[in-house]
Formats: sequence, C-alpha cells, structure tokens
Amino acid sequence: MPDPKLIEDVAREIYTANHVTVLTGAGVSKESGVPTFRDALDGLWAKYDPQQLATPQAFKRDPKLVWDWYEYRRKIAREAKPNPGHIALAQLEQFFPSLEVITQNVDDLHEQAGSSTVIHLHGNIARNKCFRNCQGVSTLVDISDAVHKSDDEPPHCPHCDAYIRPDVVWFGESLPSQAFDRAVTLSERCDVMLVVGTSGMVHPAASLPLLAIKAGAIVVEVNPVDTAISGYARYKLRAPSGEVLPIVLQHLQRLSDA
Ligand code: BV8
Ligand code: ZN
Repeated sequence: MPDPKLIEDVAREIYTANHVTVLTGAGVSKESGVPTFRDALDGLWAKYDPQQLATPQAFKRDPKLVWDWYEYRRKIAREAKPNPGHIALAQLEQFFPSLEVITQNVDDLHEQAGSSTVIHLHGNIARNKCFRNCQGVSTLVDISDAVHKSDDEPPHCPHCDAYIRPDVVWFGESLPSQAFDRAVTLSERCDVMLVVGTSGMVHPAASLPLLAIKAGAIVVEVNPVDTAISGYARYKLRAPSGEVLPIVLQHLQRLSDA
C-alpha cells in the first residue's frame, strides 16, 4: 500500500481542485472478477490475441468464434458486481456533483456502483447491433428480436438478415464521436485527472491524460504497476484501485469535516 503521506497529498490535490475527471480501464473491474483485456484471454482463449478477435475482420473471418468470445465475456460481466474501487469513484460525486467518469470498459459496473454520468468510449458489451447498421448508426437489436438460425453462427438482424454483433468499438473502428468529444472537453477542462486501471496502450483513449496535462491539469495514476501513462503522472498510487481508492475517499471526508 502506498505511503500514507502520498495518499494524503493526492486527497489534498483532489479536494482543492475545481474540476476532477476520471479515466478508467479494465483494471478497475479486475477485482470484480472481470478479466483485464490482456488477461481476458485465459484458458480457452489463451491462444488468441485480442487484437485478432476484437476486429471486424475477425468477425467476418470467423463470426462464431468472435460471437462465442463475447458470450463468454458477457456472462462474466453479467455476474460481476462493483468493487470498492467503483464505489469510491461514485462517492467522489459527494465532493464533485458534476463528476463524469470516462471509461474504456464495456461493462456497466460504474453505473451499478452509482456513478451518475459514465462516458463509454468503447461501447457496451451487453448491447447488440446489426453488423450492417441497416437502420442507421447504430442499429441496436434486442437479442429477443434477433433471428436464431443455428448454434453455429451468431443470430441474425430481424430487419436485413445480416449477423448481429456486440455494440463495442473494435480495433480499426472509430470511437462514438459524441462520447470522444465529451471526453476531450472534460480532459481539457479538468485540474486533476484520475487515471485508474489502464495500461495506456490503446488510442485515442490513451491520449486523454496528455490532453489534460497540456491544458494544465495534473494526472494521478492508480495502478499496481508502471504503464505508458506513468511517465507523466504527478502522483502514482501503486496499489489495486479497490484497496487504495476507498482510503483516498476517507481522507477527502476528513478534509471536508475539518
Ligand atoms: C481507431 C472494446 C482509427 C472491444 C477495445 C499504433 C499506434 C497508435 C494507435 C494505433 C496503432 N495501430 C493501430 C492503432 C489504433 C488502435 C490502437 O490503439 N492499437 C493499439 C493496441 C496499438 N486503436 C483503434 O483501433 C481504435 N480505433 O484508432 O480508429 C480510425 C480513425 C478514423 C476512422 C476509422 C478508424 C479503437 C480502439 C478500441 C478497441 N476496443 N475494447 C472489447 O472490449 O472487446 S480496447 C480494449 O483494450 C479495452 O476496451 C481497453 O480500452 C483497451 C486497453 O485495455 P485496458 O483497459 O488498458 O486494459 P489492459 O488489460 O490493457 O490493462 C489493464 C491495466 O489495469 C493494467 O495496466 C494493469 O496493471 C491494471 N490493473 C490490473 N489490476 C488492477 C489494475 N489497476 C488497478 N487496480 C487493479 N486491481
Ligand atoms: Zn440489419
């Protein structure tokens, strides 16, 4: 666990900020039992590279393999519960009522923990859409309306018969522009950006902390290990988010009661 003085300094920086923004990655859901993107490939999936599965080309090449990978991950996400890290981030709203959480995650654990505004840069694994977006971007399809023809392929769109796919952003696909634009605005406006549980490897999400710094903010990284972001983080809390974020919140509460 980081030095208590360091945690106190981080709490003070947050407490005295006007605008705080949060950017999270798969690490914040790890203690909820949701594998991070790099270890989402355990066991059965160990032989695949996520960038070989999370792409439109992979889906075209082997729709059943990709569909089954998402069914496997959706089941894990459905059974997962928010952990103390998600809950602490939601409690930040006591101090910053307009706080918005920018996440790369495709689960809904921030919402379940009580965060009021969550910006999903990479979509939502529980939702499905027509692979052709035949009714416009995005043609969401409720799984109960999908046409199940065979267990050897994904279900089909009820409008155009194309396969349906998870409503997530694959490699090589653009991020939802409204979500990314909002994330840029928040990054450029904040005084403190809390970056929690991301390796900082995937763009353009990974560029947001740098945008914040260019606009004069400081970055606080919460991650057990060094990442591509660590180099420009003012503070590094080297611990699991589920353990250290509740302690940061306790310090904030003490500062607020003083
Ligand atoms: C785009 C949804 C272009 C799907 C995901 C070369 C250089 C720069 C960029 C590129 C490049 N070549 C290609 C690109 C672009 C590419 C990219 O960035 N590639 C990288 C890999 C090099 N990006 C894209 O393709 C993006 N689109 O660029 O479009 C374009 C432009 C115009 C027009 C058309 C197209 C789309 C990227 C989105 C991909 N989709 N997810 C799905 O989930 O199946 S990305 C996926 O990986 C996750 O969503 C996440 O965002 C990302 C990275 O994962 P992390 O969240 O960081 O998780 P990771 O496992 O990496 O790390 C976990 C961290 O947690 C670790 O640091 C660990 O230490 C820490 N941790 C562990 N336990 C804990 C913890 N932390 C705290 N507490 C703990 N307990
Ligand atoms: Zn369709």
